[in-house]
Amino acid sequence: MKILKNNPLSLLAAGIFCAYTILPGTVKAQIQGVQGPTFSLSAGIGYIDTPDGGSLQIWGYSSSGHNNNLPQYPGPTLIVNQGDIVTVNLTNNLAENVSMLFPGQGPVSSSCTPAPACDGDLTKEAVPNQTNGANYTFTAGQPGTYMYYSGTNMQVQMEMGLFGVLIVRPGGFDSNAPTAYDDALNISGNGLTTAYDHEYLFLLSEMDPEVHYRAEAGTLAQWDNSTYHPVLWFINGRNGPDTLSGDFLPWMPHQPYGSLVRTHATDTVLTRVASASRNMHPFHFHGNNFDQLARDGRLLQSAPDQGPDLAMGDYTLQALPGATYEVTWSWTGKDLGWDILGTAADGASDHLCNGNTVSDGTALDFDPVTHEYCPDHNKTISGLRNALIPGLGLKLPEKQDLTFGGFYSGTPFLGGNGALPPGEGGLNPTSGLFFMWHSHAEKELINNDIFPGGMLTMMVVEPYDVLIP
Ligand SMILES: [Cu+2]
Repeated sequence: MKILKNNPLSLLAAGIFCAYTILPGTVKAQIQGVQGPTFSLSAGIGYIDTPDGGSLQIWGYSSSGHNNNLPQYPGPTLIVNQGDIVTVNLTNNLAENVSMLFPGQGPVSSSCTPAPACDGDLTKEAVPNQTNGANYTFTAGQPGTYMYYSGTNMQVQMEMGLFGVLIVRPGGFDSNAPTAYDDALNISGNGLTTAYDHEYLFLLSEMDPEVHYRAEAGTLAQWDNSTYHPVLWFINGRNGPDTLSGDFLPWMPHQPYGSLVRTHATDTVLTRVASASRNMHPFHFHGNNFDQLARDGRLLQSAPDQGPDLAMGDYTLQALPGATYEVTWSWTGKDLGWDILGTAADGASDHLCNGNTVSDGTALDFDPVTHEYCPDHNKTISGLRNALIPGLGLKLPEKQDLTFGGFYSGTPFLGGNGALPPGEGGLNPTSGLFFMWHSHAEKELINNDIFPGGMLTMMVVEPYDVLIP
């Protein structure tokens, strides 16, 4: 079992095999998680922090050797390969029976001890204080994003935090050229692909603090489920702005996963979205529309003559309870009408947009090094300032109107040189372009009535020479 990020073996392997080809911008973000196919999980008590100053008891799964063995909200992200025979051994440190369901996988064979106390209604259960009280085995089916959660007293146990995500990677998965699905099997040769550069997970959930107060006070038996009233909304177990902080931080020991998303212009971002909520969340991916490739671990995209192509682009993802989605998103700066990458100031002579063509003789769309959109080359905001954009009749804003503070460098983006507004003393060449990604249900952008917070995070389009992660 290993933590994927910063794994010394994979870093070594990357160094051996890719020493000649890795450019700074080609490092790929991968989801944090535990690599299978065998998992040793426990269910136990933890406490989460909320940005409104609160602390709430949770019941979470923990994984041996991951996140300091602590119960976490949400549970550990389990990562397996298609065809793996997956085994999960569950220990119970809680005061009531717990279990696990794996929707989308099957058949799942399970065993438990001691019977009949461990014979649950939906699946085998681990009784309190029973090491390896329940065991589950299944063959990982089709690639995709799935959830797992408790199948015991679910209206309480899922609210308390006994859920997580299972990711099934396609056969032949190559972390240096990753795809979400098996493109060679499904859509090869038709111009369609599920390839991506950076991968992120958004597991959405919500909380009614009363349930958690009652769990701590031992009065859950008196809770009326019909009074459920959530006031906290989470991405990967954190409320905004804690979503923007890094992974595995000591001040949030039971909430190890952040959700700050980072990319470069022209890179492809795969976001896996799953909802452990009771409510639908209309989720916005600002900056561009996304392409929804798959739903519930089933590819929607289809090549001609291989069934209807149900993939679609949209701006709002309707994230339904219990559903999972894979969407890709990219940002290029194309068609803005000016060079937002600010590369023109570096001198045109070494610029690959100049005079280079692709194989069919047409001009380059994007500079392969700077990722600038070539038709906008040399259209600096400085040059266009105070001018009317032909045909649009728009007047570009003054530099001083575009931003505050010292990060401004002559374009509002990515580090070109230019005159600073009055009073500014320096350049920050590593500034990025920020887009908010958030639930558009405005009541979900709060932490217990305090705005802003809740189900929000940021997408950062970084300069191309900034490493991700
Ligand atoms: Cu929005």
